[in-house]
Amino acid sequence: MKLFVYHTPELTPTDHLPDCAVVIDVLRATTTIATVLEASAEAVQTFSDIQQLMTVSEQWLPEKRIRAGERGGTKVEGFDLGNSPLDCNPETVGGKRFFLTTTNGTRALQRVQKAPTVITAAMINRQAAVNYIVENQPETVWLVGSGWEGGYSLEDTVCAGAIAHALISNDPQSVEVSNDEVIAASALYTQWHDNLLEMFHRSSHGQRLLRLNGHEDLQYCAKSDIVDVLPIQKEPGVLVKFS
Ligand code: 3SL
Repeated sequence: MKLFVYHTPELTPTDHLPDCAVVIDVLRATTTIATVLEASAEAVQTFSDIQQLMTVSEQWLPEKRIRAGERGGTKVEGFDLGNSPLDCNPETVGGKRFFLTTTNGTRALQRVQKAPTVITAAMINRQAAVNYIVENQPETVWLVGSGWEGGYSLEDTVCAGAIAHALISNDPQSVEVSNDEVIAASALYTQWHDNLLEMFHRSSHGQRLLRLNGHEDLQYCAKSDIVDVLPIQKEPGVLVKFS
């Protein structure tokens, strides 16, 4: 398996695609997506554009949909929810389609949505993503961080490193480290793996969320392997629980 890490959607190649793309936005889009599917939402449908989300979600009955999303970390005006995973429980999202727009994570998803397999990962469901890759052995795998408005995000690269580290430890012979970013991400994970919350507190987006009262969100997003759900794209932009 050829393994690549790309820190941001902008650094991700545009002239070819991998067999499997893993989109990562630990703070907070892919943590929210895993939580929503764990809470039995019917699916998560993602949009980078707010107006497009409004148009598509209009076709769903109000009681069967949730509109959620943020800009700059703050809930989009008029939406049901922001992008906090802590708001997503079975009572709120169970059985509903969760329409989500975010600043970076949904843009990263759009960038690789034509890949044959697209899955999402965060620290809370890292092991589910690793298990899927180990079982399916795609020939090329891209771990794509969402970053922040084109810049690098430490927490996404650390999560990419967590996945790379697990894949390489599982079977070193089967993984070809295919760019230097894999080595860098694994080194960052090794440095921070037992102190993820402190890493969030130091990262620029972690600090942004703390200014918005996001302390509890950071604590939740820093937990490892607590959700056994793998979001997988079933049609462009629509993620369901892999079974
Ligand atoms: O940019 C994104 O996709 C979001 O996850 C950012 S936030 O954590 O909701 O502010």
